[in-house]
Amino acid sequence: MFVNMYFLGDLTVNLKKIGWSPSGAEKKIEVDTVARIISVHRGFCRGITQDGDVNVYLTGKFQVQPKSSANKPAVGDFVRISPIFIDEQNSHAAALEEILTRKTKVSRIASGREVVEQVLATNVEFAFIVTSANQDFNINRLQRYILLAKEGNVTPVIILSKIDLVDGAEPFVSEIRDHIGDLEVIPVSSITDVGLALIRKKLDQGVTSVFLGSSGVGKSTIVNKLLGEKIQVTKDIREDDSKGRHATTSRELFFVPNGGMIIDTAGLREVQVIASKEAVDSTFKNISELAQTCRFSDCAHEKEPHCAINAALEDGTLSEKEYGNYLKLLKEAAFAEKKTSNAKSNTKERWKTINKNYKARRKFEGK
Ligand SMILES: Nc1nc2c(ncn2[C@@H]2O[C@H](COP(=O)(O)OP(=O)(O)O)[C@@H](O)[C@H]2O)c(=O)[nH]1
Ligand SMILES: [Mg+2]
Ligand SMILES: [Zn+2]
Repeated sequence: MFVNMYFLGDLTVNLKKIGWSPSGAEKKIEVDTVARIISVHRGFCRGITQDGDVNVYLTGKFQVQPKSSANKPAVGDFVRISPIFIDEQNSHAAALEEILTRKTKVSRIASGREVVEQVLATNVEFAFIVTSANQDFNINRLQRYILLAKEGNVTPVIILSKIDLVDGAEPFVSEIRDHIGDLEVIPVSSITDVGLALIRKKLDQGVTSVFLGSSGVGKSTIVNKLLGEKIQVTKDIREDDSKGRHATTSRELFFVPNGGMIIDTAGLREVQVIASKEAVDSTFKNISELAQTCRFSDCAHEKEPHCAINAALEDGTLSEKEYGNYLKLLKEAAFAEKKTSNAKSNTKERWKTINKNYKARRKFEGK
């Protein structure tokens, strides 16, 4: 059964509660045809309307298999649905008519050889990027998640989890500040409840946030805490598959009592980004600050005289590892941008330069 649903019993869901605030042409859409997608399953989705939950079926036109999931409904989507009918499971049901324009989205490049966009969540205000204050802590992985958020116009907030396991959150917070820059960081422990109130404060009614981060960092535990005792999500987001076994569903939207909505996601093994150079630069504080002091404003940090990046690499103030991560991310981002519909006209030139820089650096590193 669908764990998300039972609390809706006596709760009249109105559209504002699910985050629907139409503007422009959207105002003409009949409100009783609007639903929000809360989970995606094979062949159908679960949705919520102002009257309650509904199975949303994907008919023929949505079954053509586009490579990218960008044209398929994703958790968080507002959609237009057909009139309600009763399906074979005796549930309220409707057919999907249209996915309404996404205000924001978080997507990555799906793992695999081809460059395929995978939409993780849409129409969210905040991305809570969870990293635990232990071995999992990894600046480069954080930078990748931040990029996913920024590229989709979502505000990233770092949740430093499990701080009960360390003496203080300070060293982690300052490492984030030093390498990434000024971002909101909320130290949290689900054991002592430190920080949970700060997260809750961001979840006003109508506001949606998505939890991102590796598996095991404590996302679902925080989600459970925010939902309160009455609504317990299983630790692994699960659903019963057709054979009655447990199969994991990787993303699901929940309602916070007296608050907004949160989308829990399963950990991603790979976080391949789609991002612009500007976005990549903005997540590498050291490098973007140094680059501003290069003699030439278009310095490619190769053989130009008075290159601050090269000087910093030489005197060790910038580590080869960090610069390597930066170039790798730039290359990856530009490649993805070129291959997906996000491509902008100047990408080709940018890609050329980046590829050249990357090769030069690899040569430099003797790889
Ligand atoms: N010490 C400590 N352990 C935690 C905390 N939050 C979660 N855990 C544990 O970390 C493990 C993974 O938690 P889970 O919420 O399933 O992680 P998820 O994969 O990110 O959803 C579980 O064993 C939790 O009990 C915390 O704040 N402190
Ligand atoms: Mg989880
Ligand atoms: Zn330079």
